[in-house]
Amino acid sequence: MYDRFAAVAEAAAREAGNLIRERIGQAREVGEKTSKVDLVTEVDKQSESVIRTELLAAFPEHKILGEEGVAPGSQASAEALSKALSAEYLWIVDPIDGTTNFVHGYPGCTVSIALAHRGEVIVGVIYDPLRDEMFTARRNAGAYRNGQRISVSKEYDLQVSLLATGFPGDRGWARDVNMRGIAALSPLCRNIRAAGSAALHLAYVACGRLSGFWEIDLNAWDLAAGSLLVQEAGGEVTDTEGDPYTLEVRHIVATNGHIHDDLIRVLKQADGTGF
Ligand code: 2AM
Ligand code: CA
Repeated sequence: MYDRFAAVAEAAAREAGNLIRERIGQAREVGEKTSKVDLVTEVDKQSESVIRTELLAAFPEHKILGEEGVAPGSQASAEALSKALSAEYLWIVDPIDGTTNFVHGYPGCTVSIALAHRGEVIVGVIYDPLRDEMFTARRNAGAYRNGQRISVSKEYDLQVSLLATGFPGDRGWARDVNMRGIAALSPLCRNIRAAGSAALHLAYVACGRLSGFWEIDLNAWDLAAGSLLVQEAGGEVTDTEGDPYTLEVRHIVATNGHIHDDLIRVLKQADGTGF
């Protein structure tokens, strides 16, 4: 059954990805959500609608939590998630992760689709339409990129690690927390990237292009698929204090496992966990 879930998710992600590829850099912004930096375009909405249609055609009894079906802001997201968590099968959909990149024509936009069974993610798909890379994980069955098995990187030390983070949409407390983390980690690692898509960063941790990733104040749809990819690729995913990943986690650390404790220790020392 997991195979069928994954196949339907991949097909939906590909269809949504075609829209992204056709419209990147050209879509009309249809609004700002909470501020000038919280963007939504007509393509976010079209992409979500395509994905909903595909998923419900295959699994009419399943529930869907999609970013564009939820009111803007951290609190509304957390409330929508807690309401949805009672569903037996819940699809968690980000129709474009990296909308800011999408609006500016900067490569780094993905489609992220996860399926949770009683609150546990069992399938995760992240599709990068610009590089035509399909990342797929099924619980206890490994992680794949375009059909090839992937695994996390082998760095044991922060010193030789390539990390990634993201700049939170929230310009207040979350941005300050993030800046403290960057200031503390950047002298200790090889370098830090911020490509603008949390899902892409998680997929890159899973396939070993990044050693680790952390970010403050993300939503369930940014993280659900990628968290399973990293776990199934042999990595570790927790919140920024080291507690196990659940769908409710908003402050994330995902690594190859070897550098996990060091990364969290530095964030804690720098008051960069968000807690
Ligand atoms: P999104 O494109 O789906 O909004 C980048 O740091 C990550 O944070 C992305 O995964 C992005 O997802 C998410 N994010 C949420 N709100 C944001 C905002 N207002 N501005 C930029 N990124 C935001
Ligand atoms: Ca989005």
